[in-house]
Amino acid sequence: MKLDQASIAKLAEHLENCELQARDTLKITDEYPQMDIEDAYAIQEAIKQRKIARGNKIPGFKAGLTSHAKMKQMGVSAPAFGFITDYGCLPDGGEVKVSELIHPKVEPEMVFVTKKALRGPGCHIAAVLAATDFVMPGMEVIDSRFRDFKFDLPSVIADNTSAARYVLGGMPRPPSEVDMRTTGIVLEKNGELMTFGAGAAVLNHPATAIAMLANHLGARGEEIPAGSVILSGGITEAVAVKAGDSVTLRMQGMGSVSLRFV
Ligand code: OOG
Ligand code: MG
Repeated sequence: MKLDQASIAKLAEHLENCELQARDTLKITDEYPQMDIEDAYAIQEAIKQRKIARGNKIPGFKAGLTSHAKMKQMGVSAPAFGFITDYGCLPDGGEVKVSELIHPKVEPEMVFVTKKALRGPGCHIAAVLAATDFVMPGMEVIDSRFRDFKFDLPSVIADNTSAARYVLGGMPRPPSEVDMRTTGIVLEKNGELMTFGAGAAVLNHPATAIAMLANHLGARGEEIPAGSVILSGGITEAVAVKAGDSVTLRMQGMGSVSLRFV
């Protein structure tokens, strides 16, 4: 850790205000170049505590930058973890108010829901599958608080990995019935094909992202509780959206989910 508690609290307040007021800012390592990954997770945790104190619930977690497409798009070479919020959850087919966001983009993701707690270190893909109640299609709406989505790993971690909104839907399936590596996905915007891929794009198997998350939390004495919702990371690059757009994710054998941007 390179930052003191006062700087961590100040940066958490600043980044959360940017989120809540839909304002962008410069990446925080410009002002604090000495900041490290542990500082970044401490800022993210301080943002989480601000939300909990305000009465928000934290239904689960997200892994990000887990596919080469995403790492290449963002110029970052390692996965990162964050949390999701109750107010970020949108109904399938629901509206996303772009006035509440800065520059939203959509990502197609495999979503896990757990029935048993997972605790690292030493968590592996088999433990994840045994603890998974079901998987389902989801889309994450990311919205970096950094100008033009320009950031480095410490900055994006502090900014809760650009988390903003998400939608879950389609047909939930038990993990034993899904070959997640070969599950194909198609992402459409306004009826037009935007991008497509398969689950293996996420760390060769999306459950690997959940194991990494459990190991990341385990190093901090925390676990993934039973009943958590976890976004495993964008399978393809993220697609920019604006008011008037309608986006649909189709996931092989698992139905579809949609959002409308207004
Ligand atoms: C960081 C968040 C990435 C994912 O699924 O890869 C992410 C960003 O690209 O702004 O959520
Ligand atoms: Mg994501």
